[in-house]
Order: sequence, then structure tokens, then C-alpha cells
Amino acid sequence: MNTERLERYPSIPEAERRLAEDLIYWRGGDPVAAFAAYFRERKKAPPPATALSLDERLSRYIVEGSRDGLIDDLNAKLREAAPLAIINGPLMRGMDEVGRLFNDNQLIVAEVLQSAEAMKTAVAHLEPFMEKAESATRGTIVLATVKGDVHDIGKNLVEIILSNNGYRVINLGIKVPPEELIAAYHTHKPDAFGLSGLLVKSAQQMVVTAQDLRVAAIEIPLFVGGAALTKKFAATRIAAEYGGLTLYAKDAMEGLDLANQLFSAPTREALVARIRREQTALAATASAIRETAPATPELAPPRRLERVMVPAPPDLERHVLRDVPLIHLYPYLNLQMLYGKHLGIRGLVERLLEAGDPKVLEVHEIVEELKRDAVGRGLLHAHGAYRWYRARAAGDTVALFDASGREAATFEFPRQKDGERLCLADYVRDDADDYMALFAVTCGAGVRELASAWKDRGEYVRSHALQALAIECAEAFAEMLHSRLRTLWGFPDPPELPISEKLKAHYQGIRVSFGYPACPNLADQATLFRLLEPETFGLSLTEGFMMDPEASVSALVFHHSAAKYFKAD
Ligand code: B12
Repeated sequence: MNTERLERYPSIPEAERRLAEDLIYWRGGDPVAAFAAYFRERKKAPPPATALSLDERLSRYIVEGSRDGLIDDLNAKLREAAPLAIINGPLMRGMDEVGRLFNDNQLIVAEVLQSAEAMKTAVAHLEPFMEKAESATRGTIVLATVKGDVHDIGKNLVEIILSNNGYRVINLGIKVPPEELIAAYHTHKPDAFGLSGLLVKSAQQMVVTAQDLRVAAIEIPLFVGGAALTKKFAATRIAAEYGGLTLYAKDAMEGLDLANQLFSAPTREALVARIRREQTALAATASAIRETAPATPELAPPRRLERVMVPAPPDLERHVLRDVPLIHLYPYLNLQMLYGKHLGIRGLVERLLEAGDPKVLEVHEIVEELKRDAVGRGLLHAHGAYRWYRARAAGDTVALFDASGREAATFEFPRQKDGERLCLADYVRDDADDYMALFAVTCGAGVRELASAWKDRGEYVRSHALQALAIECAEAFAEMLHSRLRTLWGFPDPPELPISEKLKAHYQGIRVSFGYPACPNLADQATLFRLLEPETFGLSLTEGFMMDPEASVSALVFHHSAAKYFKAD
């Protein structure tokens, strides 16, 4: 299928959409007849693109994410307008429309990236005709993932979106310390900074970065974003430390919207006033909550969980899995995450696939091709290590012992302050030998470099899809390995249990990861790394306790039949 030739949903006239939906959902008396009658006639109508003016066609290429005919039309337009006027005129109008359609839920991430690809092709074609001094920039933004953090995918999306909407973006990469940002400020004289980070620890690193920038007397606007960051944290912690304006964006498109308002004279003042107002209100609510916080209630004693029979693992050796065939992981891919969260499909992916929804099929096609290449051309590699330890709980602590009986490590887990007062240590016996497994897996080797090369070539959809596939393969690997451990441990899942149920954790025991709500202490990653030595297959830990490469997952595995996921505080 040539996806570029597909017409986008919002471009299909309302009446035609209704006819197609009537057919899919079998609405009305005879939807087939109505559909056939309409389209039999419509075939005779001229294709809509030729009815459009040259400017409208140029905008449309961008909105449709299509390059079929784009260069010819650009050459025609060059006979009547300067290249910069073409970029700032019909092409940018197209990108503005893409932003509007995305915010209106009519376009998905993958389609926005296709539009960015068309924009990049157009600008690259026009650039040689431009004067050296000419520049179409709305502003320069220095973008970076903060110190200790290897998060790339979110930051790269921001780069693609901003750089194809008229901004000059200087992407400093990952693990960027404040000194480097300060140096970049002096070298590039940017109009704003953009900081990204995945974890809570990175949000805290943003506070430190804001303080350092302030000490360096830097006050340009500071955009911040990331999965674990909230508007409230940005207002009460980062903005409070920074000398200039701090702007939080929940996603790349909101970042673009804010940048457009900020760097356009008519909207700037109103935006700054709104953000300051919102941040003052958030800070006031936060301090009111602190003041009225009730005294810590008397803690109910924790309930003792049933002491279950302990299954014995096959051994206590360290096992290394190198180059696990990707086809063993693929069945464990969570398509809701991959197609939904990362590529933007809205709704239940499984159901949409079954119904033959065109958008989901398009995304499916892109991912399937990449999956084939990942295997055939060796784009992704899956490595991991696992090991069981003898374990014994004492209060909220679990001690691990190696095969010789020597204490190898201890983990102290937080206990819930109210409710069931759960603590992970409750899942390990305190009166007899018990066992726990640890593992670390990665599918990220080489992904950063390849995704970056594709991004620089303007292959945005593939670049983003590769990063998304890698991180979801890491998660799939974790799920597959956990399933294998249950089998080896002597309590396999029922053979009829489908993988879709495993993805909902409908099995005995749990797999938790440091940084998740039941065991939030990320510093424990260092102990897990000491025990598993994943460095031997290229997986290392940053000073922020993040695993490098990005597409990696670590876990603790408990067998207790009553074990469940919970938040400790
Ligand atoms: C998918 C996912 C993963 C994936 C990929 C992570 C990734 N790089 O994105 C995998 C499976 C690899 C993973 C691993 C881990 N994860 Co995780 N993960 C998630 C999840 C479910 C979604 C994250 C996501 O959407 N990523 C996709 C990218 C594109 O989104 P994004 O980063 O948010 O970026 C967008 C916006 O935030 C914004 N943005 C980002 N930066 C910027 C910058 C600017 C300037 C602007 C304007 C906007 C902007 O625009 C981006 C695009 O629209 C979140 C929970 C959640 N619902 O958010 C947990 C979450 C982030 N993970 C978490 C944890 C703990 C981990 C692990 C440490 C667990 C472990 N021990 O293995 C590891 C760490 C990985 C490592 N390398 O060390 C915690 C973090 C909490 C904490 N304590 O810090 C979360 C919040 C889950 C939770 N509720 O506990 N994870």
C-alpha cells in the first residue's frame, strides 16, 4: 500500500465519511447500495486536487503529508514568489492546519510526522534558492535531555515538530549538564531552552538546572516536558527557581503552540500573563495544602499476609541471554502502547484492527515493515540477564543470599501509610527460605544512532517508529522473560492463557521495577546492576540511575499468589 496516496480522514467530506461509517457499522436500510450509488457517481468528478489553486495545493501537500507532485508545484510557485515567502506562506499555513487538526483530535502523531516529512522535503528543495543571510526562523531553541537522563524519543519528537514549524533547533542530545547549556547559550544565543527528562529524578535535575541558569544570569524562556513532570511541579519547583519564564508542555504539539504564542508579538503578553497567573495559583494551592496538612494519623498495624508455599527455582546462577530472536518477543508487544501511546491511534487498537480501521492499518503497515527490517537487517538486538536469589524478609527489608549462603544485598521497601499498609517485603517469607528473581533486559543497542541518522535524513516516521518499537520490545522482552521464569520456577501459566491476558498481569506473582510506585527508590538500581552485571552486554547505569540505552527494563519478580501492584506512599 502506498500510504502517501491515502486520503486523510479530515480531508474526506463529512457526507462521504458518513456513508463509509454506515457501511462499516451497518447502519441504515441498505448501506451498501447507498455507498455504491454515491461513489459510482463520484468517480466521474474531477480529482479534488486539480480544482485547487497552487497555494492551496502546496498547503495540502503538508496537511496530507504527501510529496506526490510537491516538487513540480514548488518549482511552479518559485516562478512567482521568493522561497522564503513560500515557506512562510502556503507551507507554514499547511503546518498550522496540521497543528489545528491534531489539537482537534483529527490527526495522530504518525500523520503529524508525515506532514513534517513533507515540510522538510519542501524546505530542502527551496533552500538552495535562498540568499545565504535569509532565514525563515521564528526563533532559536536549544533542546536537551537533562544530566543523568538518556531519554531521547520524547525530546526528538519535540525537535521534529519545532524544527518543521519554523524554529531553529539545536539538539544537544542526552545527559546534558547545566554547564553545557550555559556554554550553548553563549555560543548559539538562543531565544529559549527546552529541557526534557523521563523520570522524577530528571524533574528534580531540572530544578538544579534552573538554579544554575539563574546563577549564570540567564533568563530566556525555559520550556520543560517529560513523562514524570507535571504542570504543578513545573510551577512550584522549577519556575520558583528560575529567573525567566518557565513553560510546561504536556506534549510536543502543546510545546509548539506555546512557542508560537510566545514568539509572536500580538499573543506574547497575554500568554506570559496567563502562565504567571496559573503558576501563582498553583504555588498558592500547594502552600495552602502544606499548611493544612493533617497531623499524621495513628498508623494501623500492617496485616500479615498468608505465608505461602515456596516454589524452588531451578538454580541460583546468573543467566545471560544474548541476541534473543526478536520473533520470540513480538507476540508480547503491547499494541495499545505501541500504536496508541507512541504513534497516536485513539481508541482500542485491537478492536480497530479487527474492524479494519484505515488509520490503524496504516500504522500497522509501518510497524510491520520495521519489525521485518529489525529482524532481517539486524536493526534491533535483545539482550538480558536474570538470576534467582534466596531471599528472607525482616520487617520492611528483604535480604538476598547467593548460592553459598552469603548475603548479597538488602532492599528496604516503603510501606503504605494507610489502607492495606502493603510493603513488597510482605511477599517474601520471614520465617523460612524464600526466593526472588531479578532481571535486566535491553533492546536499545544502536537505536539512538540509527534513529538520529534517519531523523537527520527527514525520515521522521521511521525514526520515531524505530525508537517506539525498541522501547516496546524491551517491555515485551520483560513480559516474555517473566513468563519464562514462572515456567522455570514451577508455576507456569495455564496453557490456554492468551498473551493478551499476560499483558494484563493475569498470572501468579508480580514484576515490579525500581522507580515504580511500590519501590520508588531508583538508587536501588545500582544494587541490581551490581548483582546482574548487565554491563557485559552493553547496558550501563547513568549517575541518575537511568539505564543506557533508553530501551531497557529492570525488574524484581515475586512469586506470592496474593502479590499485586500498589502505590507505597
Ligand atoms: C513507555 C514507558 C517506558 C518505556 C520507554 C520510556 C521512554 N523513554 O519513553 C520503557 C519500557 C523502556 C520504560 C522503562 C522505564 N520506566 Co517507564 N514509562 C513509560 C510510560 C508508560 C510512558 C512514557 C512515554 O509516554 N514515553 C513516550 C514519550 C514520547 O513520551 P514523553 O517522554 O512523555 O514525551 C512527550 C511529552 O512528555 C513532551 N515532552 C517531553 N520532553 C519535552 C521537552 C520539551 C521542551 C517539551 C516542550 C515537551 C516535552 O513531548 C513528548 C512528545 O509528545 C510512563 C508512564 C506514563 N504514563 O507516562 C512510564 C514511566 C515514565 N516509567 C517509569 C520508570 C520508573 C521506568 C524505569 C526506571 C523502570 C525500570 N526500572 O525498568 C525504566 C527506565 C528506563 C531506563 N532507560 O532507565 C516511571 C517514572 C517514575 C519515576 N520514579 O521516575 C513512569 C512515570 C511510570 C510510573 N508511573 O511509575 N518506560
